[in-house]
Amino acid sequence: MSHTRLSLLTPSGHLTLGNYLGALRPMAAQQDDATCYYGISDLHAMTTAHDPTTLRDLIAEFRVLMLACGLDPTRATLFRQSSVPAHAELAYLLECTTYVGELNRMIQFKEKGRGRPMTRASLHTYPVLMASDILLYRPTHVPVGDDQRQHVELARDVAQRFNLTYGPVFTVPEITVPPAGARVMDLADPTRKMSKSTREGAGVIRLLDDPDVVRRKIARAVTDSDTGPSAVRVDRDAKPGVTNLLDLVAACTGTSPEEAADGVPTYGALKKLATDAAVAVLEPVQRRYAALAADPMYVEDVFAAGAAHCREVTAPVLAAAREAMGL
Ligand code: AQP
Repeated sequence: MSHTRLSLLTPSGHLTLGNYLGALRPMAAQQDDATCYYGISDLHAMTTAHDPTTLRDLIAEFRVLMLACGLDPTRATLFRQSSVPAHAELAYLLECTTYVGELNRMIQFKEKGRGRPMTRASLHTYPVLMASDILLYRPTHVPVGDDQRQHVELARDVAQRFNLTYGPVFTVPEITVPPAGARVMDLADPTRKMSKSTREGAGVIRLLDDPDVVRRKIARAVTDSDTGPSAVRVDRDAKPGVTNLLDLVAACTGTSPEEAADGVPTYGALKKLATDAAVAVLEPVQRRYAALAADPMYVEDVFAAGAAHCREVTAPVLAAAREAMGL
């Protein structure tokens, strides 16, 4: 039996080359291996101060970009989280099964919000909404990177407790380690991940950046002052900037970072290589984006049909949870 794969992207900023290489490209490649649900987690984008117009624009851009990146509505269900009310409704039921102490222990909450009176309550309860996102689709396995592991463990705890207390409603998913994917670091600070919500975008390549902008950002990428004959080499501790550029070339061209370094004489040559590799990856995405953006009704229809399918699939799970809880 085909397994279920669920991946959500949060519209907290413009999608980046990191999001593409680390998430969207593998998502596109796996569409035939599983029953795929690929969503825009717009509700998660409201856990910190947000501007409604910006959010609306980002959601619109995400919809088109997900298609432009190769997510295929004939093979995957594409949807927006807020178009499937079961996500928020089940989240409330699960909040009634979750303890405040558990939420207080979440590392992301401790780092981003604990102890600040103006922290949104939704940031505190965000892991419960994430548990709802997962449990509604009854996946048997959830591949998860380190930064989200604690949240998926909470989803498992909550599902187990619910099943014991109210009856066997949820599939408790196993946590699996995803194959090591590409990880792109910020060009201006290669010790931190390239992130879409980073405000100052000098080190962040956006999927819709013009080739000229890409060239400028990579030209300014942090390297080091090594001018030796083997300066262009992989050394994750001593040369994070150079290694990040090599990782980027490798991820874009399908080689290894060591192979990418082979025969590259200078940082100037490396930056030219990285620019060409990034532009070659972005060009087809941008071309498809332009074509799809000219057909907004198609995009609207894809996401409407996807949400309708999600509503259908999730309805029995939500109904079972409601009934088990006495509603
Ligand atoms: N720099 C990256 N390199 C490789 N993969 C990356 N991903 C994110 N950044 C990189 C992957 O993209 C997906 C996005 O998931 P998300 O929308 O839930 O947000 P995130 O993981 O927190 O990604 P960002 O871009 O860093 O967003 P913000 O700034 O909002 O926190 C995930 O699969 C992630 O692994």
